[in-house]
Amino acid sequence: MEMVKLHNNLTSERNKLQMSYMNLSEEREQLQMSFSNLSEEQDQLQKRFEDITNERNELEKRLLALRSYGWIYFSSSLYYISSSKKSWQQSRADCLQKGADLVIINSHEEQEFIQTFKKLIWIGLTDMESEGKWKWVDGTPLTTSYWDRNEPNGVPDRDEDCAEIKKYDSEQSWNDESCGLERFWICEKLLFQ
Ligand code: MAN
Ligand code: CA
Repeated sequence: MEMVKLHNNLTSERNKLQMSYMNLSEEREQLQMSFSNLSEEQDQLQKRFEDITNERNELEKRLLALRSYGWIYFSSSLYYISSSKKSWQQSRADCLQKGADLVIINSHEEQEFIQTFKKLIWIGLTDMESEGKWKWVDGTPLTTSYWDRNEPNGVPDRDEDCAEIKKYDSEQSWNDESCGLERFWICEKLLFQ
């Protein structure tokens, strides 16, 4: 009788062990699977990291090259401040030829930044298409403006269709002026578009 009981106990013990062996095998297989997935993912991430590093180095080189040609970085744009004076149209042509355009001022910070050059500067704002309707060179209508007191005064007695920075010591620094007059100018190249 004792022998039979012992035998039964052992059999049941063996079954339990077999079951847990099967479970462990299954678990091991799953772990192996997820390990190889992770390895693959790690390889992909490594590759991506290398690509991004290369891209960053390439962009850094380009930025340095642009800087050596007189471009200044500010808040996601590059700016080129001229060292000679031209008419508004000629200034714009120079910017376009550089793959940029006359500066578009769309923040308070950018307005302050442009003031720091302390020069009479053409900006990318004109009402030459339709008198009194000021538009930026990208076609967007003027919303926030920084006109000097009593500006723009080009209507109706004067022909002043282009905007310049004039009173650069005050925040309200813009003046409308005759486009043919010669001024310094600032080109802007957006970095992310
Ligand atoms: C000059 C020009 C005008 C400007 C007045 C302001 O006449 O620059 O464009 O409006 O000065 O006094
Ligand atoms: Ca004016």
